[in-house]
Amino acid sequence: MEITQNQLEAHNDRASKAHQQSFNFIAATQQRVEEVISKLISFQVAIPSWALGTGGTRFGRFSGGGEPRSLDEKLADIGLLHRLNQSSGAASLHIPWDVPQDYAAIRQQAQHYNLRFDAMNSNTFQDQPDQAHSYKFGSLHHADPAVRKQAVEHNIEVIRQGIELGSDTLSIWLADGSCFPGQLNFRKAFQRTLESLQEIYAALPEHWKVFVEYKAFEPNFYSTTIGDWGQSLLFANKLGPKAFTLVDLGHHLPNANIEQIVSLLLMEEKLGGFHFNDSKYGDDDLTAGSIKPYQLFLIFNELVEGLDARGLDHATGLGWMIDASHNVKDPLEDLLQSVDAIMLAYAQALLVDRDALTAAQDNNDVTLCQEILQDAFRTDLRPVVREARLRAGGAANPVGLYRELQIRQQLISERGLKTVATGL
Ligand code: PSV
Ligand code: MN
Ligand code: MN
Repeated sequence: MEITQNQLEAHNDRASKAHQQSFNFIAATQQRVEEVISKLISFQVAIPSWALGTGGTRFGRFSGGGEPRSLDEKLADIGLLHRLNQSSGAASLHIPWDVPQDYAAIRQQAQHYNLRFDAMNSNTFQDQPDQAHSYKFGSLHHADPAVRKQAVEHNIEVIRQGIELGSDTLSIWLADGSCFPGQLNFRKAFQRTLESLQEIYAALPEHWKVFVEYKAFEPNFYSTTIGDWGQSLLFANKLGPKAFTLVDLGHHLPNANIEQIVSLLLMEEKLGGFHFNDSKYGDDDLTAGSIKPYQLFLIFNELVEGLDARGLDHATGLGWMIDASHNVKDPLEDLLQSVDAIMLAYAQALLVDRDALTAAQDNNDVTLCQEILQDAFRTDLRPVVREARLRAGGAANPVGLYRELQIRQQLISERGLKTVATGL
C-alpha cells in the first residue's frame, strides 16, 4: 500500500485555506518563523521497528490487525509514516526481533522509502530458542564467563549486521540487575559489565558509536546494574570517545529532572541520543508529549541551548529515536502523534528568546525567566510545524489523511486481521 501524489495533493488542497489563515497569522507575529521551518525540515526522528505492532502488557495483548509480519513490512510501514510527515526518515532495528537476511534488498527497500538505519539495538534480556546459556540472571554482568561471552558475541553480531545496513550506532540496554538485597555484589557486577562492554567497544568500526541506555527498575526491582545516568556516564567515560549515554524518558525515578540530566550530559559531550516516549508512572512507553508536554519542551529547550553552545548541528548532533509502544491505539497513528509532539516541542524551544533568557538569568529575574519560557511554550506553533511538513512534501494532517485513505483497513486486507508483529 503506497500513498499516491494525487491523494496527498487532494488532501492538502482541502486543508489549504484554513492552514494559510493560521500560518499567515503566526508568520506575521513571529520574526524567526523561516529559521524554525528550515530546522524542522531537516529534523528526522527514527521509528523503532518494535513499535509498529500493538504492544502488550503482562495482562494481555489485543492486536489491531494488519501488523507487519516481516522486516519488509516494517520498512513499508515506516515508509508510510515518512510519506505522511516527512520527519520519520530513519528506522531503528532490534535484533533478533528483526531478522535482516538479504542486506542488499533491505538497503534497496530503505532507499525506495528514503529511509536510513539509525541505532541497532541488541537483545540480551530474553532467551532465544537456539541459545546455549540463559540470561535469567543477567547477561554482560553475569557471574559465569560463558554467559558473558555469549552476550558479547551477540552484540558483535549486531554490529556486523548494522555495518551491512549502513548504520553507525549500537544501542545497548541491559535488563541486568537484582530482585533482592544481597543477591548481587554491586562492585563485581559493575566490573564484569565494564569488561564485557570493553570487548564490544573493541569491535566497533572506526566511525561507530555505542549508546549505553540506563533504567532504574524493571524487570529487576531491587537494583539495576546500569540504573541511572551516573552509572551510564561512568561506563561511557571508562570506555572511551565512541561511547555515550542514551536517555529514555521513561527510565527515571519519579520526578527526576530529566532536562538537567540532558544539559549536563550534553556539556560533558557524552549525550548520545534519545528514546522519546511519555509516562505517568514508570516506563509506560506512552505517546511522546501525551502526559507531560511541558517537560518535553523543557528538555528541547536544554537541547537547543546546549547544541548551539557546542556548535552542533541539531539534526545530526544526536540520535533522535522513539521508544513507545502500547496497547490501545493504532500503532501507526500513535507514532504520527509522537513525531508531531516532538516536532512541536522542538519548534517551541527554537522560539525561546535566548538572549533575553540569558540576561534575565544573569539578573536573577526569576519571574521574567518563567515568562520567557512559558511565552514560547504557550505559542501555538502547530501551523509552523504544518507548514514545514507541507514544504517538505508531507500531509497537512497526517493522522487525518491516514484515516481518509483507510490505511489500516487496507493493511488488514493485505496482511490479515490476526497478525502479530515479529518480536513482540
Ligand atoms: C527497555 O525498557 C527499553 O527501553 C530498551 O530500549 C529496549 O531495547 C526497548 O525498551 C524495547 O523493549
Ligand atoms: Mn528504550
Ligand atoms: Mn523502556
